[in-house]
Amino acid sequence: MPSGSRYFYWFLYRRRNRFTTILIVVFLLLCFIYLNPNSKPSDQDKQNQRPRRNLNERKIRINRETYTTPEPCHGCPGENGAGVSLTANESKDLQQVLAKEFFNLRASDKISLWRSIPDSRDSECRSVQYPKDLPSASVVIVFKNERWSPVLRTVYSVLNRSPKELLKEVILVDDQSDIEEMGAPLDEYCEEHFGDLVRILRAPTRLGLIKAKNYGAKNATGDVVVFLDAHCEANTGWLEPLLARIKEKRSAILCPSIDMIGERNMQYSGTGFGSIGGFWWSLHFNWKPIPKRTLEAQKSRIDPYPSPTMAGGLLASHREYFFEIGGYDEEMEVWGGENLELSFRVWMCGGSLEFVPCSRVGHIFRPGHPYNMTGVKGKGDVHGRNSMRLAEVWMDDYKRLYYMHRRELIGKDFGDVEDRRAIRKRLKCHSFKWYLDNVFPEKFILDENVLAYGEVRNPYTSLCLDTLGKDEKGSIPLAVYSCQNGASANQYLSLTKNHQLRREDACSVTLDSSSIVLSGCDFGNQQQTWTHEKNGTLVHHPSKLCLDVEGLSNNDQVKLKPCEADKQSQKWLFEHYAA
Ligand code: LR7
Ligand code: MN
Repeated sequence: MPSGSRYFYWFLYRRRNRFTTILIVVFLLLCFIYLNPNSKPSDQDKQNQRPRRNLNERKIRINRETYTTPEPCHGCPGENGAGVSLTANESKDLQQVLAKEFFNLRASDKISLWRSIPDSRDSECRSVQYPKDLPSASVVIVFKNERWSPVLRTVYSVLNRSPKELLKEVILVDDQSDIEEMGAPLDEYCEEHFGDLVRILRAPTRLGLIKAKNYGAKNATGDVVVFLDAHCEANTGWLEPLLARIKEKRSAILCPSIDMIGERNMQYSGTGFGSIGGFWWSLHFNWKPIPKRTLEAQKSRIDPYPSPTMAGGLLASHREYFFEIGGYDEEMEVWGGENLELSFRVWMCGGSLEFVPCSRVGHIFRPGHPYNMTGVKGKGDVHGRNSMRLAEVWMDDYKRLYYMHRRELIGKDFGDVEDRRAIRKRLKCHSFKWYLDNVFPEKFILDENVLAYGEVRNPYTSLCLDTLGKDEKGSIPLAVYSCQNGASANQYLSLTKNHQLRREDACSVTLDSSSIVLSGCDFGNQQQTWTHEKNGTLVHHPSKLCLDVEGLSNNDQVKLKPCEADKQSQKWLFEHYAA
């Protein structure tokens, strides 16, 4: 009997049945049409979900014993951290991609998974000799709806730039992503290329990043757990200084210095030195310049230095210590708050939080999130509820300053915090006042050690000074708005003992002779000094002019005018005066 295709022709020949032949041809034609992806424009989406094959991707195989840094992809786009541009064709659907991913996935897909990046460390870092017997590390990367190329680039950067004897494993925690390429294809790829060096854990339910990090760390086996976001690139020598410091101090939680990967063109750029982490009383994270006292205490400019808080995503901790002090709060949902919670906790409970200049890791900063932020208990405001939990456990009376900024949360449910309070008791942790006094004395406390604070009202118009909710980062106009009787933190100003009229981070100054703006506080700046006279005027020292509300209504910028002792529009009353 003939077999295969010969059987097929033989069959046709024998039957000489035209009708069957036609049927078979039609059937084959239909199969072709169905299998040809170009004929199914409606499946475009599905196609986009398939892993994009990267340059050189299949040339290397990595396993625990033999892995080596692959040859850089000479002449490939994005090498040495360069930004890449797209052709007109490649950027056809770019707007949709950006709207969904919040970074340029098309650019990322053009770049080798193990591209080279510039060594952004201080040159002194290159000659540091670290001890040989450093603790081992498990790198935990949690992801929800992250894409193939940035995730694998994170993994390759870790594998290629960590000494193999120190890297115990990379653990990828998939927090129930909805993207096909991150399912079975990722398993297959990792198994084929990395063996057991890279493990993928699938979260049993959507955990949110906070619980997902706990989950990854609980499954880690290295001495140290290092968390990274799933869109990072670890730089040369990033791991050793973290491990060396933990070897020296088990209770130090360490953050690498965070470089920028441009979300539009994927350009890797080193950020300079010079930041610590701070916070707003609304319990969002911010960057602050390194205080002089910290610089003076550093023996060398490349030594780890203390920071009051951290951004949250990139950190190393002794794994057992991390859980001894309580891991992350399992009742926090999705995103936000855990970074400040861990920062306050580690300091208050006897450890420290430090930034490590010689360890550098790039991160893609995205203007939005490719996943749902709603949460079940936080009902749309997961950050608000998570932060209530941290304020209730760690901030003592200072939680008042959080609620002042989030009045709508007063009385809202924040779940049970008894387990978290028990940690504080068990570890005999310091008070939040201790933290403010000792770790972050630069943090301005709106209602302590000031001459007057609260709403600043002109009693005749019931207009109050108001920042109109503008971000305090830049220079913002000081305006007036109907007094809100304490309902708006935008109307909460303080008159400090060194005569500044300020909000949380911004002080009142003049730009020209009549209008007032708030901008960064500078104690040496005479332009920022004010006095509040017994007759109720607020006098700007350098100009000897008075704050005046004459002719103004809601949203108008407040004016400076020549002082007149009895003028009603120049009378101001603070809500509270220090005794
Ligand atoms: O439900 C989720 N499940 C997840 O696994 C939501 C997110 N995730 C993953 C996500 O895929 C990513 O890998 O968690 C990681 C962090 O999420 P991002 O990248 O959307 O967060 P972010 O970079 O905007 O947020 C910062 O603040 C967060 C507060 O909860 C976390 O602490 C992030 O880790 C943190 N990232 C950084 O600090 C990176 C450096 C930024 C700076 C400066
Ligand atoms: Mn991130």
